[in-house]
Amino acid sequence: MPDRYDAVIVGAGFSGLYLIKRLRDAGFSVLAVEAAPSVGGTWYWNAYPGARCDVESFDYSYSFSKELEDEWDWSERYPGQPELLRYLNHVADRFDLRRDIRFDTRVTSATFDEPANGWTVGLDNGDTLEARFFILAGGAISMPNFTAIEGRESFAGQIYHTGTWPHEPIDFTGKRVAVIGTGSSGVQTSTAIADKVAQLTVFQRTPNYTAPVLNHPLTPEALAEWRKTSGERHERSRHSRQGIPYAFPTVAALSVSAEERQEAYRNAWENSHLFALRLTYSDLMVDEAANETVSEFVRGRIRETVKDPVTAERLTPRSYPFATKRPCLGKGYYEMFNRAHVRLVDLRETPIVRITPEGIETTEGEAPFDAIVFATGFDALTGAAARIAITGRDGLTLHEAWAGGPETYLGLASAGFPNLFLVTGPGSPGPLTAMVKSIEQHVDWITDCLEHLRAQGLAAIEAEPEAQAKWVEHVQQVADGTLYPRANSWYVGANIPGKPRRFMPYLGGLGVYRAKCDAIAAAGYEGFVLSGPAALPELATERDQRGGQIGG
Ligand code: N01
Repeated sequence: MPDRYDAVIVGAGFSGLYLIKRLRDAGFSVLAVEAAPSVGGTWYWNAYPGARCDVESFDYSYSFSKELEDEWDWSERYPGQPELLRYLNHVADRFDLRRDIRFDTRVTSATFDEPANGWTVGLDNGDTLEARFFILAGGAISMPNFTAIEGRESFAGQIYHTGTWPHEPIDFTGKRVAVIGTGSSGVQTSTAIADKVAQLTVFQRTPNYTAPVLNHPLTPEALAEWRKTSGERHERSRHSRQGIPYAFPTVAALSVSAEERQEAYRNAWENSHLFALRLTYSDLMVDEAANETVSEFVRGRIRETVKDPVTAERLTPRSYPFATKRPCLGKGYYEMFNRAHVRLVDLRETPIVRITPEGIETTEGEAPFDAIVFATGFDALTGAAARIAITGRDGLTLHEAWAGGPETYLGLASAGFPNLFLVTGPGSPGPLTAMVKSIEQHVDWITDCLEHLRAQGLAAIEAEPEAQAKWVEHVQQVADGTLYPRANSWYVGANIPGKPRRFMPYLGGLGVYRAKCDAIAAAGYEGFVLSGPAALPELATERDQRGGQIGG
């Protein structure tokens, strides 16, 4: 007999843990299936050197429990990966969440069983689970893009991907190390290992805009002040665009003098947080000329910092507007290229031909390495779902349904897949916000929805195709009103060969999105079909027979 639950959750990271907590508190039986041996999700897998969140600790922590907040002392402005992992382990212990998690196990398939109004979930150990609800909480940026470069298997040294970093210590001291990729992971890894290695070679395909990260320890006074004001700070973040407590600007960049702009950009650069430059003026992400002013400001900082003009030019992003690919925060990133043992290879001039047993061959020749780090990113937003063989109503697979790009209603559900929910899915604002605020919104909404179904004696909820089509169109329209779709970013899937190009995150902002989701729920889940009262008593009967094992 398969195990039966009200909800099976994929993943035990920030999303999965909060789902267990909320659903269990609401009286549902849940099981989270986690591929890793422990909790943490992103913060378990991305244990690469220098991994650190570029959203401030205060805004990158759960807000659902004041007790949790009061007992956890963040040590730094930007939390490092080890501290985030400790925090998530603490959350799992504090709320006794581990007993509802199956570790070291992957979900391989999920099939909707129409008469039963539930899901049969297949695991990689051959077990099956049954669940009324199937919730994809495996992360928006979690499926590593281990980019196919000929000869990778032949390399005799060590190979790593930042997104599946080993948990035992890796010592790069005195080694010749190649880092492929200059996104957030590449910038953090390179800067963290530069002091130790004998030789660091950074392989760059597209230069990024990287602002300095100004991290510092959090004093007891700062923590006390935060705890006093956190309620209001969280509330502001929940209704903001990006899930952070900073106001969206009202002044346009082109309405002020060049001197005033420079001053604003310099302040933002020096007080940096991830969104600081973007929040200087209202028009930066919608007006190309306005964006050019901030893009040029960053280019000026690169020219000022990097001594060799050829290297400076190679590091200078010109092919896309600032922040249309996610910008990076880095500690001494541009300064690093002034060091004699650090070299930049511009793959636009000298592409990689193959990986050899000794190293990497580009069109300018072969260079030997002891280790190669792939910081080549992720199959974002759809990758985690795509690795599971999901079959919905009438045999429709998610692969088929999303062949032209992901189709969701609110980023939370997809037509043809009843009782399936996504957390921070494509079509939600998640990836362009401070994730934890988005996750809490999604999980709260899903929990409320399940409680509503139970209260009404309903067994199934499914997005209506028309409502979904309108949402997909709305997401596109909002994106098309901005500069974001211009870049070949993971937001549009351009980093994965063959992935349909579609701008996936919802750019309307978290506050607007929250209001829409709430209004839809208040209107009786407008745009969803709610059905199937017949199936619930069956589950209840079975639960009674099994001595209340199935929550409800
Ligand atoms: O991945 P990325 P990431 N040959 O996709 C290059 C979050 N995050 O892991 O730009 C050569 O940004 C690729 O080049 P190009 C954050 O949301 C947050 O760094 O596609 N190069 C690019 O330079 C972030 O945005 C934090 O031309 C290849 C790099 O690899 C997201 O995760 C830290 C290549 C990939 O950059 C992903 O970041 C880390 C190839 N075949 C991550 N394929 C913080 O909070 C790809 N590249 C700080």
